[in-house]
Amino acid sequence: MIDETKGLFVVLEGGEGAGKTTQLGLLEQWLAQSGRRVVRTREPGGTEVGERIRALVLDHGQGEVDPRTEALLFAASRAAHVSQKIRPALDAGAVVLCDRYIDSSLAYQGAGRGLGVAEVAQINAWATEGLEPNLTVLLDVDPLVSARRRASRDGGAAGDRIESADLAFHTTLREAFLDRAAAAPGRYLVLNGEDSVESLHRAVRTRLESLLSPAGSSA
Ligand code: T5A
Repeated sequence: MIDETKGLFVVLEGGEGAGKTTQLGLLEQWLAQSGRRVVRTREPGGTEVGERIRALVLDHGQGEVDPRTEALLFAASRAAHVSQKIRPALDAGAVVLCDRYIDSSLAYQGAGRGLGVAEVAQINAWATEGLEPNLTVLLDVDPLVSARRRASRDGGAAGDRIESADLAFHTTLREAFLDRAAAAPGRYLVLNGEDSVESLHRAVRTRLESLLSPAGSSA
């Protein structure tokens, strides 16, 4: 099913603090140890222009960024990412591991910021010339749990008090991610992000092994 000469595009998605970075690190290590060519990358970012956009959109000081501007900036970062990094790596036969991709824009800008999932999907299909992941791993976590994880990782600065508006926003995001996965179950692996780090890694590995095995690919 997977053509080795065209690589494998794997995306990790989920809310903030869902455990994407943790799982990507373990996957990268495992794939490299098993002799695979691996390219690990992230969104927004991944290229020089993408990292500049990341700094602009995620650290914009006190001012609010208008939602359409934000959606276009994420899509612009993604266009550069796909054409300069992801497609060339896939063409060279690498496994590309990416922290967030189009589904993040559909959830955050489409659903969360109210721009509409279909509209945001359209600009992203154009930006990426239709490149879809072979597999998206969705780490599904209760927004309360992810808020607590973020607070404890950031030194407890936000304390245990989580604002209800924030919780409602993250619940909307969670539902949007789950809707995407339900619409194309064959291309998603939905996991309970509250399971242990080790058991999540095992589950992702098992799925990747089947995609990378001779029966599942030309490798
Ligand atoms: N964005 C992004 C958009 O709005 N639109 C877009 O199109 C795109 C691409 C990106 C921001 O940009 C937005 C979404 C985001 O707001 P980011 O810096 O990439 O921001 O941040 P996140 O993706 O949210 O990354 P985080 O680092 O916050 O979360 P991760 O990577 O999901 O989680 P991780 O691995 O760092 O883990 C968080 C904590 O939980 C622990 C870890 O040890 C860590 O302390 N943990 C677990 N604890 C218990 N059980 C487990 N299974 C655990 N796994 C990890």
